Amino acid sequence: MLSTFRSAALALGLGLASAAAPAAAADSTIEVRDAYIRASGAMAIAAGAFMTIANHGAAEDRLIAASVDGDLAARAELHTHIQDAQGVMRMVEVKDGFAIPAGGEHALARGADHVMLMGLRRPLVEGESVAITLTFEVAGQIVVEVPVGEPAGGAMQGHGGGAMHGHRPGN
Ligand SMILES: [Cu+2]
Repeated sequence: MLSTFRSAALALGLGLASAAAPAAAADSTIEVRDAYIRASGAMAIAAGAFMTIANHGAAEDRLIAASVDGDLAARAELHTHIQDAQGVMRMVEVKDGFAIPAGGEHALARGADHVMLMGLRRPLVEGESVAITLTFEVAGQIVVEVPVGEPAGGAMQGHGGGAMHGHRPGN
């Protein structure tokens, strides 16, 4: 009985803690850095978000879900790219998420694993930032403020002003 009460209190406490501390929790084993999401035009219906996720914990963790405010997009999905039988790269949703190795990191990058906002409700404007909630199997929820723009490291691939649409939803 006591343990039931305690776990309920713990769950409540965790809920309050994550609501009160939306920035990437300082005591979390998970660290997110170099996050960015690309600006989108008025016609865009999806946008990919990229970042490096480090796991400072002793156990493997797993990014299992992402979400955003409903005013921003209908939903967020975890995607990766696969090569189909015709040799064409296409995006697929990854239902079981991405493993973040203990003491290691996992990069979400263009052409590879990424978070994708689906059903954008409005354009993403360079200079603003959007809050993306990441749910980890072990670490729980972390809210990341993701700046809209290009990666901090600079443009490694020419920004083709619309010519290079890295992300298109489904087919
Ligand atoms: Cu995608």
